Amino acid sequence: MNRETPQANRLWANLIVEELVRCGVDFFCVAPGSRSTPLVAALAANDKAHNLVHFDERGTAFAALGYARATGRPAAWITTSGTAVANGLPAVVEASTDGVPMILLTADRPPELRQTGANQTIDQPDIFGDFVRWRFDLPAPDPTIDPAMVLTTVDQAAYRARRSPQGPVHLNLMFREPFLPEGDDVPAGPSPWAEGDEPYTRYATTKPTLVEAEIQALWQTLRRVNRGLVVAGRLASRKQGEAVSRLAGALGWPLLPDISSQVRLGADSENLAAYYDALLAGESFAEAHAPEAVVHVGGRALSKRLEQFLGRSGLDPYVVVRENPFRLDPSHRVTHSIEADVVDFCAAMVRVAMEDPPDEDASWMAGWREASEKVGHSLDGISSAEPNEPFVARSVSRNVPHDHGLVVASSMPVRDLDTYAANGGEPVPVAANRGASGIDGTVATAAGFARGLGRPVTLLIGDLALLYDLNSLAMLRDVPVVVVVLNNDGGGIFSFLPVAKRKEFFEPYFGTPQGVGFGPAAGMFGLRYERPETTAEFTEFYRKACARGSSTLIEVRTDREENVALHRKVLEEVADSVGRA
Ligand SMILES: Cc1ncc(C[n+]2csc(CCOP(=O)(O)OP(=O)(O)O)c2C)c(N)n1
Ligand SMILES: [Mg+2]
Repeated sequence: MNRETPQANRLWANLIVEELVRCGVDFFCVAPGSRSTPLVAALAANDKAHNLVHFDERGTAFAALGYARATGRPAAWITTSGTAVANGLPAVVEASTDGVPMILLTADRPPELRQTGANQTIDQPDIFGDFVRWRFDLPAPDPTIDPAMVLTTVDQAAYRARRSPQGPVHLNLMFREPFLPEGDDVPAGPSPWAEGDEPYTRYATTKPTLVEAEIQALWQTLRRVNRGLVVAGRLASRKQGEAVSRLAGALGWPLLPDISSQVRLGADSENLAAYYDALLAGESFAEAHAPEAVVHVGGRALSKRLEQFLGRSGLDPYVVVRENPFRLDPSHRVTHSIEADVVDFCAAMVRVAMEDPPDEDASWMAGWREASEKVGHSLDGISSAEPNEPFVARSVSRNVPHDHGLVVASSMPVRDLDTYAANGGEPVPVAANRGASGIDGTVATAAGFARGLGRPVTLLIGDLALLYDLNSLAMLRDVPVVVVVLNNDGGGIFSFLPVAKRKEFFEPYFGTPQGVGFGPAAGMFGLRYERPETTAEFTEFYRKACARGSSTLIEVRTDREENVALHRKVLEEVADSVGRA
C-alpha cells in the first residue's frame, strides 16, 4: 500500500465537491456504495453542500434531473461502480434529450483492476455514450499530479453542462484503497484557491445572440403575416413563458401554450388560446383556421393534433426558436431555425414590433380566443358523480395551491392536463419528462423537483408509471409530494390506438392490467392514503392533502374503456359547440 493514497483520495474528493459548490452545483444526489467513499466523506464535511440520499441510483439520477428542472442549475449525482452507474442511463437520456444540465460523478476502480475480473468493475468511462455533452476519465488520485488539474477539470465539467447545448456531463473517478486516512484532517487545496471562495477557473457566461440584421429581416417577414400563430413549447421558466406571451402580443397572434410552457396554467394573456388541442380535434375548426405562419418558441409541444395541424399547413415562414442548436422539425417544415436566448429573442422582436407595428387581423385573433373560451365552458360539463380522468386533471389544475409545483407523468396524465387544464388556476411551475417521454423515474423526478423548488409538489401519474418507480416513494418521506394516481388498471393510452381493436392480443400485451391497489404501498412507505369515490371527495381530499405539508397518495380508480369513450364524447361536444358558434 502506498501511504499517500488515502490522503490523495481525500484531497481530490474534497477539491471536486468544493469546486462544484463554488461553480453553483451544491446539491448532491447520492446512493450508498463503497467505491464512492472519498466523495461521500468530502460531501459530509462540506457545510455548503446539500444532499438527497436514497438507495436506488435510478431514483437519485431522476431526482437530480427534477432538481435541475426546478432550479435551472445542475445537481451532482454520486454513485459507486458497476451496475449502479448503468442505472443512471434513463435519467441521462432524458436530460440529454431535453437539455437539462447534470453532473455525473461515478466512482471506478483504478487501472490495475480494470478488465481483470475484479469485483463490481465494468467498463464505465464511455458508458453514457453520446448522451453526455462531455466526459472525462480522471486518473486515480496521485500526489505527483498537480491538484489544479482536478479543479480545472471540474470547472470545465460545470461549464459544459450549462453552456448551450445544456445537458449531462460525466466525470469518471477512479479511487484506490484504502479510501480514507485515519483522522479527519481535511487537506487544503492549492493556494490562493484554498483561501478564497471562487472557482479556480471562472468561465464567462455566454449565450447565443441573434445579430440585428437577422432580427430586422425576420421582422419584415413576420409583420406582413395576417394569420400567424405563436406556439409556446417546453420552456424552463415562467419568465421565458411570459416573454413568449409578450411576443404573441406584439405580433397580435394567438398564443398556443403547451402544458410545459409555464404559461398554460394561470395564463392571463389576451392572446391566449389555451384549449387549442381540444379545438383542433374538430375538423371544421382546423380547416377554417389554417395559419399562414408560425413562430414556435421552446422545446417540442406535446399535442399530436397540433403537430399534425402545423405539419400539413405548408406554412411560410415556420420559425423555430430554442436555446440549443438541434433540429426541432419532425414534419420537415421549418423555414427559419433560430438558436437564441428565449427572453432576449422575444424582447428583441417586441422592440422592433414597437418601432414598426405589424398589420393585424383582429378577427383572426378573436376567432381563436373566443373558440377557446367556449371550449373552457364546455369542459366544465365533464364533472360526473364518480371522478374521471379529464375531471381529475382539470380539478388539479384548478386547485393546485400557488406555492406548489406540478409534475406530470408521461402517457395520459400529461396529455389530459395539456388538453383539459383550466387556465384560471395558479401559475405554478410545471415539469414533465417529455424529452424522451419515458414513464420511468417520475416519482423521483417529483422528489427532486420539490427539493429544487423548496415547495410541495403535486404529481399526477398513471398506475403503471407509479408501479415503475415505486421505490422512489421512499424519498417522499422527507419531501412533501401529493401523489394523485389515476389507476385505470393498466396502460390506458393504448386504448386510444388502432391496436385496441385487436382483441385477440390487446389486453395481455398492451392493457397489461396489474390488478393492484396502492394502499399497501402507501402504508409501506409511511404515506397517508386516500381513495375518493366521488368528484366532491376528490377535490376535498386533494385540497386537504396540499395543505398538510407531508406526502399523501390519493388513488382514483377509473376504467380504461369508459375513459376512451368519455374523451371521444367530450371532444365531440367541444367540436359541436365550437361548430355551432
Ligand atoms: C420507460 C418506458 N417504457 C414504456 C413506455 C411505453 N408506454 C407509454 S405509455 C405506457 C403506459 C402507461 O400506463 P399508465 O402509467 O398507467 O398511464 P395510462 O396510459 O393509463 O394513462 C407505456 C408502457 C414508455 N413511454 N416508457
Ligand atoms: Mg394506467
